This record gives sequence, C-alpha cells and structure tokens, in this order.
Amino acid sequence: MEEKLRNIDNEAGQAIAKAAGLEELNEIRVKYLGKKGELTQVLRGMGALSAEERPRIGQVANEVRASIDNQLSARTALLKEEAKGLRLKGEGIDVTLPGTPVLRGGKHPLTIVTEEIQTFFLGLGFSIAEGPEIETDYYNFEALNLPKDHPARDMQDTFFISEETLLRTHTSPVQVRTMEKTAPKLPVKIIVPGKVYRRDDDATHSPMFSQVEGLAIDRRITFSDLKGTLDLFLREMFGPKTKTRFRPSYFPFTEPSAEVDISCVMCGGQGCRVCSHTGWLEILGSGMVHPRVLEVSGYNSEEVTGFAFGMGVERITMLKYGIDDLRVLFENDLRFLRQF
Ligand code: 2U9
Repeated sequence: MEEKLRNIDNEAGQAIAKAAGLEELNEIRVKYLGKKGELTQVLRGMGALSAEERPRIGQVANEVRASIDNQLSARTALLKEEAKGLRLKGEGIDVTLPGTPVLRGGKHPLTIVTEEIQTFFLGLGFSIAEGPEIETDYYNFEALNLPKDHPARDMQDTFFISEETLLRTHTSPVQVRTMEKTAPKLPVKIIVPGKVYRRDDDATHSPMFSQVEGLAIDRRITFSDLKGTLDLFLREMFGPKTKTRFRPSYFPFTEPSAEVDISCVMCGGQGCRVCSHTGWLEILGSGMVHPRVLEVSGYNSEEVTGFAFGMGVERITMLKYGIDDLRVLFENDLRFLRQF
C-alpha cells in the first residue's frame, strides 16, 4: 500500500510539472486529491490493514497529500507569473527592459542664493514680503522721494507700459506697500526678494534681474544697527574672514546712504583682476530711510527711524561661485546648471 501511495506522489508530480495551464492543474487536483481521487481511493482501503500498519500508512498518506498540494501551489504561482508577463508583452510592455531613470531637478543657483539670504534674515526676525512686478509710477518712484523731474530717475532706465505704469526697477515699492498697510504699527522688519527690470544688457547687466531688499523700522533704529546687521550678513555669506567697508553714497530714498564693499573674494584684499586691483568689491547699497519716505507711507519721522538695504542676487551669485558672465544664469544650459 505504501508503494501505491509513493507511486501516486510520483505520478502526480510528473503531471504537475508538465501542466501547461491553470485549468489543467485544477484537473490534476481533482484527479489525485478530490473526493473520488486516487489518494482518497487508496485511503478507503485502509480498513483492511492491521492495527500496527494503520498509523504508519496514515502518516505516509498525509505526507503524499502535503507533497502534491505543495507542488500544485508552486506550479500555480509560476504559471500565474508567466501569464502576467505574457499579458504585459501583449500590451507592448517589455518587462525585461531596464527602467527609465527619473531625473530629479535641482535648484537654480539664483534660487540657492536667494534662499540663503532669506534664511539669514528670517533668523534675525525679518519676514518675507512680495508684491507686483508691474507697478505704478507712484510706488516705484514718487513715494520713494523720486518725483517726475528728479535726475536720479535716469539711474534706473525704466520700461514704461504707460505714463503711470511700468515694470518695477527695484523691489522697493513692496516696502512702501507694506508700510502703508502696517502703519502706525511697529516694528516693520521685512526682506523683499523678487525680479526687477531695467533697460540694460551686457556681460554684467540683464534687462531682468533679481534683488533682495530689506527694511527695518522701529523706535531708535540707528546706523549702528544697519552696520551690525550687514556686517554679520556679509560674513555669513562670504566667510568669517570677510572684511566690510562702508562708503558714503547717494540714494534718493535714504539719508545718509552708504555703499558697502567686502574684501575681494578672489585675492582676499591683495588686489587682482576681479577687484580691479583695489582689494574691494562693491556688494550692496544701504542707508537710513529718508524721513520723507517714512512720512509718505504713514510713519511719524520724529518718532521712528529705519534702515534699508538692497542687493543684486546675480552679482552675489557670480562672486560666490566665481561665474564671470552673467548670461549663463539665464541660458538654461544643463551643463552649467548641473554643477549646483
Ligand atoms: C524704502 C526705503 C528705502 C532700498 C535700498 C539700495 C540702497 C541699493 C541697489 C543694490 C544693487 C540696487 O540691485 S541693485 O542695483 N540697491 O543700493 N536699495 S537702499 O532702500 C529703500 C527701499 C524702500 C521704503
């Protein structure tokens, strides 16, 4: 009887290995394990066995049932996988081809630097403010102490849309709008990143460029606050050894005004081609907010003072990464962009 059982196992095993489809496997299951199946038939004959033989044969029968069952499951899983592969091939998908890599984008160097500037000032308690790129003459010039006949308007060659609307030449109108909305509440501490437009186009000027400007207004804000803030900022941006220098300058919206230089990032101040052998690089403009600008936007210039500054992000990016032509920042050449 044991031999009969072993034979059933072998026979079933061969049939399963040869089976070409799921239906055939089901027929094999019925043939061997079903109610009228071969294994069941053999077990029916167990009544004729002696009491000593019965448990042993019982155990063999259980082993054979488990063996056939396992082989059926394994073959079923294999055939299902094959069927899936064939279906995908039928749909024109070759599952054996290597996958197409998904390219992850990267940040543009101007974005990296803008975010770095923002992060620094957020750490000092400034908020980020933004505003429209199409502006009125009032917010871009008039409110900033630049009346229509002011000669300093020529410094910012402007794209006019109509007599009263234009592409902003700096992000300063956002500070004016913020002051109008906030006055007379204190303090105002904002930085304003954004695109600005001037009619300029060469290796160091683009008709569209990016600025970050800052404004802090409160009681008793002094030039020392301006100096301390920008000093710390420039050392953070260009390294702890960076020296700064404040030079008197003129802007219509600040008084006094100062141009800020850093020791040359290339030669450390020795003098080289990049700094035109002066040892210094002009990096931003700044000053104490002109009392007229405070008044126009709703602040009492007898009670509050403020400092402001502005920088061009392209220039800072070029100096930080040693880029000598501004235009590569706008050409979207991946060979350039992949380096960041
Ligand atoms: C308000 C009051 C004052 C913003 C300032 C500068 C100095 C400055 C230039 C740097 C390089 C522009 O990109 S650049 O060409 N900016 O020199 N900007 S003070 O002063 C303000 C702004 C708004 C209400």
